[in-house]
Amino acid sequence: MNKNFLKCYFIAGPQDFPNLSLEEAEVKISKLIASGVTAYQFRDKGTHYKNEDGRLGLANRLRKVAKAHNVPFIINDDSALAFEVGADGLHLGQDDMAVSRARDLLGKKVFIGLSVRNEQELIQAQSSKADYLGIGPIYQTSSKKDAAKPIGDKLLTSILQVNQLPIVGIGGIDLSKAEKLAKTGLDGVAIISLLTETKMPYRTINTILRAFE
Ligand code: TZP
Ligand code: MG
Repeated sequence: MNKNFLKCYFIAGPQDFPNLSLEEAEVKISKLIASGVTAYQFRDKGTHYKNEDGRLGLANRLRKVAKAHNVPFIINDDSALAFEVGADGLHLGQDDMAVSRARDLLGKKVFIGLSVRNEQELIQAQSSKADYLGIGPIYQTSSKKDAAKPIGDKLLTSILQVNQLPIVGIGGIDLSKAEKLAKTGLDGVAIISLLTETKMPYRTINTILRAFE
C-alpha cells in the first residue's frame, strides 16, 4: 500500500448532504472525487434510500467514478459491500469486524484501515495487521454523532511517537489545521465537511496536498 493516498482522504455519504436529494448528493460526491483527492471512502448511514439496492447502486456508480480518476475506493464498515463492488479498501472502526477476519474475507489485495481514538487503541493497533490507521477525532466535529472526545494537537503529537503505521488524522479539520497537522507526523488528513462545504474544491484540495508533500 502506497501511503501517499492518505494525503487528502475524502469521506462522504448521502447523510453528509442533509438538504440534498440522493441524486444531488451523488453529483456532489462525484465532482469531489474528480477534483484531486487522493482517496475516497464511501461512508453511508442509509439516510436517503429505502432499500439495499439503492445503496448498492450508489456504491457501484461511485466506485466507477473513483476508478476513472485513479482514486482508491474504500468502503466504511461493510465487508460484504466492499467485496461486492470490488473496493480497493475497507475501513473498520473499533467495534466492527476484526482486521484479520476482514483480510481473510477480502484477500491480500484489499487494504484495510482501522480507526483509533486514543493512545491505548493506537498502541494495540500496531499489531493489528491494519495497512493504515485513522486517528481522531482530533478536533470537535459535527459530522459524526457518536464521536469520542477530541484528542487535540498537543496530545496527538506525543502519542504519534509510538506509531509505526501509515496514519491519517480525522475530525474537525479545516485548512489551517491541516497545515498545522502536516508537521505532526501524520501522513494526511481525512475530511468530510471541509470538502462537502467548500466552494473551491480544487483550491482546498491543492492546499492540503501541498501541506503534505
Ligand atoms: N470519525 C471521526 S471524526 C469523523 C469521523 C467519521 C467525522 C469527520 O468529519 P469532519 O466534518 O471532517 O469533522
Ligand atoms: Mg464503523
